[in-house]
Parts: sequence; structure tokens; C-alpha cells
Amino acid sequence: MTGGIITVAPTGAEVSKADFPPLPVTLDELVDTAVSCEEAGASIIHVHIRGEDALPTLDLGRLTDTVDALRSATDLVVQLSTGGAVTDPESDRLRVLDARPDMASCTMGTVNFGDAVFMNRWDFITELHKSMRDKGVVPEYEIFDLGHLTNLARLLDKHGLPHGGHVHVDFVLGVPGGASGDAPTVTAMADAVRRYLPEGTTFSATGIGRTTMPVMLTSVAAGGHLRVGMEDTTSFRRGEKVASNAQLAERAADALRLAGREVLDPEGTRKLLGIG
Ligand code: KMH
Ligand code: ZN
Repeated sequence: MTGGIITVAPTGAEVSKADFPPLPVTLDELVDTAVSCEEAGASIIHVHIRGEDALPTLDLGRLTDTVDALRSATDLVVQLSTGGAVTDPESDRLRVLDARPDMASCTMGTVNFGDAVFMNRWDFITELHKSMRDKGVVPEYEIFDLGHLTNLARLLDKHGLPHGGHVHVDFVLGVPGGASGDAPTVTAMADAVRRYLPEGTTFSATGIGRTTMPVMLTSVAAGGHLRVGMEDTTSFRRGEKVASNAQLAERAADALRLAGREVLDPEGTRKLLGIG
């Protein structure tokens, strides 16, 4: 089996700093987290940023400063979220690309998201896909449900391959309203990747909350890659809170090594995902 990529998603848009103080929200906290996660084996950082008030923002100046700071402190592949928070308008989400990250997320369909709705209209998705290609940004297609994979097959069929020519998807499982976070769902999605998407398409997977471990272990066994971080879980195990994002990255690296797979460094990750 090939080496494994670890993506760290350290902050997200849903957890509040007041409820969970270890969450990195300032630029200094984010850079410190990035450095320690790289040491622990992460090679991609999936970034949501916060404002002075610790609330989610898509402010372009802050995003650009964040990309620059992460690039000077680490070799990590910098992936900005275009998903933002469920309340973010499409125009702000598209403008994220102007911060010139290496990668950006592109969610492949609308999904119920707890009590809210995470809107991803077809026309918006196609605009994002084409804009990423125009700007030389490599997408990570976010998959919250099985139909999102067939939607991606349709997108690639109608609008062509992304920048770099390689297709990489990320299963985000266990969101209330999306696909469940368990072993059969990971294997069903891995099977759908093989059936519907171009040969060589890679996938990573993350399970929200208590679904973290079954999703991680199944993805490792199925040849997939891993995403971990406080965006997805604040609990390390039953009754124990996560101490740091690096702790989650270390556990992911241990899981890959246990399965006899090497942990890919940023250079290996760039090569695999076609990031120039
Ligand atoms: N915060 C969610 C509404 C992404 O980063 O692209 C969307 C999300 C997906 O986290
Ligand atoms: Zn995200």
C-alpha cells in the first residue's frame, strides 16, 4: 500500500473558543499548531480562520496573511476552506481563492448540517471548480454523502479535470444530516470512488466526534488517507478531551505505521496530489 497523507484541520468554523480553550484561533496559535502537527507527521493543513473576536471570518487580508505565515513557518501544503461557516455568502467563499493557497476545499453538494443547511448549489460548485483551475489551486473535493461522489463524476465529465490533473476527495462522515461515520460507509465510498471517478483518484477520510476512530481505522485499511483535528473532534477518547491537534496527528501517524504504511511528508504529498 502507498504511503499515507495526514491532513490536520485544526480549527474549523463550528467549535467556539469559549467552550474549548485549546482551539487555535489567533495567527500565532495557528502557526504554533501547524509547526507541531508537521513534526507529528501532518503534510496538509486545512485552514479556517477566526477574527479578533474568535469568530469565523473569510476576511481576505487575514487569509492572505495566514497563507504567508504558514508558508514561512512550515513546508505544509496550505489548503484553505471555501466552505467557511454555513452562514457565509457564496461571493466570500469564492474570494478565498484570491489568497492563493496551494489547495482549497470544494464541497460537492448541499447537506443538512445539524440544525442548519450547508448550501452548495450546482452552479456555485462549477464556478468554484473552474475558478480554482484558472487560479492554479488544487481542489480537495469534500464528500458528505454518497451522492456527492456521483455529482463529482458529473462535474469532471462536464467541466474537465482540476488543476494538476489529479483528483483527490475527502470523506467527511458522521455529520448529523450526512453519511454516517462507520466502516461500511467508508468502504462503500471507497468502492464508489473506484467505480465512478478517474483511475488513481485518492481519498482521505475523517469521522466527526465519536466516529473518528472507526473512520480512521477503516480508511487506513482501505488504502485511504487521513484527516484529523479539532475541526472534527474535541474528544480524544471517551471521557478525555483532545489536548492538542498534534496529539491527533501523532495518533494518525501511529495508525498508518501500525498498518505498515509510511507517513508521507509534504514533498511526497505534493507529488502524489499533483501540486506543483
Ligand atoms: N464548516 C462547514 C460548514 C469545508 O471546509 O470546505 C463546512 C466545512 C467544509 O468545513
Ligand atoms: Zn472545513
